[in-house]
Amino acid sequence: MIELFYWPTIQGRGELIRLALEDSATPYVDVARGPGGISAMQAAMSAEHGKADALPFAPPFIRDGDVQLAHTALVLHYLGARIGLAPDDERGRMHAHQLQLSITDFHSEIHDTHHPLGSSLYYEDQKSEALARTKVFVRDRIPKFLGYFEREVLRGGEATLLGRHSYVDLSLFQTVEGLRYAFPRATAAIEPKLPAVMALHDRVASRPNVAAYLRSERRRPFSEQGIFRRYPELDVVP
Ligand SMILES: N[C@@H](CCC(=O)N[C@@H](CS)C(=O)NCC(=O)O)C(=O)O
Repeated sequence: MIELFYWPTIQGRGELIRLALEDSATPYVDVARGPGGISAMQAAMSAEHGKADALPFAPPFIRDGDVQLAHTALVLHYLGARIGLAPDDERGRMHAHQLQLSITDFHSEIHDTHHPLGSSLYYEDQKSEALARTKVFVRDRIPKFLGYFEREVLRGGEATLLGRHSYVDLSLFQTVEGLRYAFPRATAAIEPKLPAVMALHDRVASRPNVAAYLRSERRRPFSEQGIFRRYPELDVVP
């Protein structure tokens, strides 16, 4: 049984792992959502689990028996082949990992639109910097990242990034969902230029396990605590 450790009330980066576990119907426990779960997560971050494993710097992280791993992309790299969401060959798995690391970079930049000075400060203390950063992000970075993924989906074919369904497709789906929530105007403006990404998004949304998960209570709503936040003043037009 996989144990997932992540902040219980938000989607955040943990959602990329949840989507992979849900889509593949892998049994898992969302530890911090259980009784005493946050304490259990904090304890897990400061107690040695196995000699071979580093302590996690931050959630999300997983435990699989005596293996403990942090960093979303690395967790997905580890889980992917084991749960049928990555190619069997090493080259294919590296391909998936490379794409996932670009998702990591994209999500970091999305986070930094509302926290450009630092995540230890409140949004209210960095609003003018957030607006300046978001304008550049919306104008330059959304088109650059999504344009890159559009080309990669076209190369992958069949509304996939790798020529087969993978955990990276699930993460790209979540990215589109989050952008629609956080930046509805900019996202609506760019969607017509991204038919392959949108076809991938719709294909993922229609997968039975994903659709069931999205309807379930396990899927927490987007909110102004996660990576994708809707602040009307940041919903700028490119
Ligand atoms: N590179 C890590 C980033 C992990 C991360 O930033 N986690 C956030 C929540 S989404 C956190 O709790 N950070 C605490 C901190 O950075 O002090 C990943 O992709 O998983």
